[in-house]
Amino acid sequence: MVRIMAALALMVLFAANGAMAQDAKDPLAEAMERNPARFEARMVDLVAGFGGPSGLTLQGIEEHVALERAGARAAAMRRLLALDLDADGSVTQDELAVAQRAASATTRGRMERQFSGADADGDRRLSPGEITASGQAAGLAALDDGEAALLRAALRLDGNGDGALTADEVRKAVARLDQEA
Ligand SMILES: [Ca+2]
Ligand SMILES: [Ca+2]
Repeated sequence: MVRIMAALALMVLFAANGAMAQDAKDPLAEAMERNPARFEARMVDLVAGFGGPSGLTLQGIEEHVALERAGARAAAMRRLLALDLDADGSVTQDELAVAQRAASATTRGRMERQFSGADADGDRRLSPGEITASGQAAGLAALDDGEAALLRAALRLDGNGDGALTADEVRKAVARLDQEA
């Protein structure tokens, strides 16, 4: 009886482990299975855009991540710095008001939202540090750490193991997925 109970307990334990392994699914496999066509298109574009002669390397992926983030960061900071009328690096409530008077009603609302979103300490003045931090946040929002990790993980699809991912290897990996399903 004791032995049967122990075996049962062990079975329950294994079942629980199995369920946990299912929950903690590999993000790469998940992204591929969720939308294989979109995954393939995105990776093939990335290989074409950032790959070298032998394909997309980790360096190419890092460059893509950095460029995406820099673009979003610069755009967010530019919007705020366009309000810095006296060019002292900070944006005051008065400067915001002048810019808002010249703007359309819709833009006025958006300016207020961007200003208060960046004003971390709520003193109604954007310091250079707050403007930079707001840019950083916009960069991370454009391509977050999870997505960056996913792109790096895609290097596992490098079939011939030469450290560079080709469009062909991406297509083959996605096709394998179809066969397994
Ligand atoms: Ca200023
Ligand atoms: Ca502030």
